[in-house]
Amino acid sequence: MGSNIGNRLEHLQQAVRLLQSHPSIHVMRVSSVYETEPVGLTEQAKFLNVAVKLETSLEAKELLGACQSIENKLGRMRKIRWGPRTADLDILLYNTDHIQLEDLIVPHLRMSERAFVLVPLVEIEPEVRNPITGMLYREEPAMQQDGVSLWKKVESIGDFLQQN
Ligand code: X6L
Ligand code: MG
Ligand code: MG
Repeated sequence: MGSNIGNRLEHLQQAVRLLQSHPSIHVMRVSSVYETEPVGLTEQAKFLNVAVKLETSLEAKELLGACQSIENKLGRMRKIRWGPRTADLDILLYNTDHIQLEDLIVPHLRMSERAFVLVPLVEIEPEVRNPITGMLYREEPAMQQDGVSLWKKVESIGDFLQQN
């Protein structure tokens, strides 16, 4: 997930609360919060990014729908391609599935080239591999890129939501 508009942490917290409140979604882990330099469209505010691990009985396409509904609840506008957003919820991986639908590609395209994806992902799932190549994400060269700094260490979901 990512946010770079307004109260970025609140947007990410609200997104996790909305995921949790879905009857078919169980949030298992939330990574620490990282502040990251914008990639793609670089002339915009820095992001906060986190990775979330969840269990769900939803199919990937249904999960995508749930993510989009949360983005909409959080006021996501789609004006500029790769532009600023209150909340972006992307499906990086779904078990070890390869999914190629018109509107959903899993593993997420080029995720292995983006430190803002890899660093939080590997924090919560150190042994996870690219289901296509078999490569450990923690061994991807992009893990070494700069532009990702720890912004808030997160020890638990309650900690992330400030419910302790
Ligand atoms: C050339 C052309 C090189 C395009 C890179 C990379 C495009 C990433 C889009 C690219 C290219 C993206 C976030 C972000 C975005 C985020 C940070 C995207 C979509 N989302 N930067 N940029 N965090 N740090 O969540 O990922 S726009
Ligand atoms: Mg994204
Ligand atoms: Mg997205």
